[in-house]
Amino acid sequence: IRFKRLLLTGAAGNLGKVLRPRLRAYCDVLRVSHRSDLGAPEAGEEIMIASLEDKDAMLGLLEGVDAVVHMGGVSTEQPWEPILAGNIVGAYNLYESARKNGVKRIIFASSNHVTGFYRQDEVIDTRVPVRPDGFYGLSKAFGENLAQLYFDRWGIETVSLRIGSSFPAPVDRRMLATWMSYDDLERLVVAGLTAPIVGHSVIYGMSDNATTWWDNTYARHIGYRPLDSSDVFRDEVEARQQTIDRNDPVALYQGGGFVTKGPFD
Ligand code: 15L
Repeated sequence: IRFKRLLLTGAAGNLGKVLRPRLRAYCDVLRVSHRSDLGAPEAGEEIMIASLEDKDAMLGLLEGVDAVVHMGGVSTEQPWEPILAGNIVGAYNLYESARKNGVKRIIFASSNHVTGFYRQDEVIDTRVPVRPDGFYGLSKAFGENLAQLYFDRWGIETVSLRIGSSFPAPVDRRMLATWMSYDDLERLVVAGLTAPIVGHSVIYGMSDNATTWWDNTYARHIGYRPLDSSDVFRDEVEARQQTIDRNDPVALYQGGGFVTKGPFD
């Protein structure tokens, strides 16, 4: 499948930067957006600066696009106000703009922090109750619920990606379980965009790691096959982090360091 026009939000963010050059292969025009400067457009791109909390700008941003890869918003635990603006108001503006413009498919960058308060000795699937590990995780749970509502009411399909840790390499023991390579990230996004019927589907974004806390059984229809694994980094990571403190919540819970972030005032 090749799209006429794909929209990538958060194009200057951590994963937006990774996806920007990769998504160009799947569409005639890649519309890239961020709230601030994005530099000059590359071949096959058009640039639109839009803030997620700006309703009018968002309406224009989604005009004429076939599908959206929504990487925009706050991506870490932060004070409530930026989370409210970027992830709650921003997600609402995105879905309202999709509805008004007739956009039918969204890939939503959710997060493993939606379920960050499950323990590292539990394996969970995508149907267990959410257990956010902070306001960031809570805002992503809101985004997933919003996606469900917009499918049930208006037939807008979403794949919510509960992304683990997508970095060049795993940097600690937790990431041996949560890591997803950039190539697997691309495979996951493309699978979400091209699967024929998704309704609202939830899938954990991870590579084919030996250690895992997440079971994607109920997302098999998406057809995502990870080809990388954190295992090639295991010796190096374990040598670097030789012990874990079993009483430290950071080692106990799936959300790792996020479970102790904040409060901020
Ligand atoms: C996230 O949701 C963050 O966006 C990312 O920066 C990582 O910290 C990741 O989770 C993680 O859990 O490692």
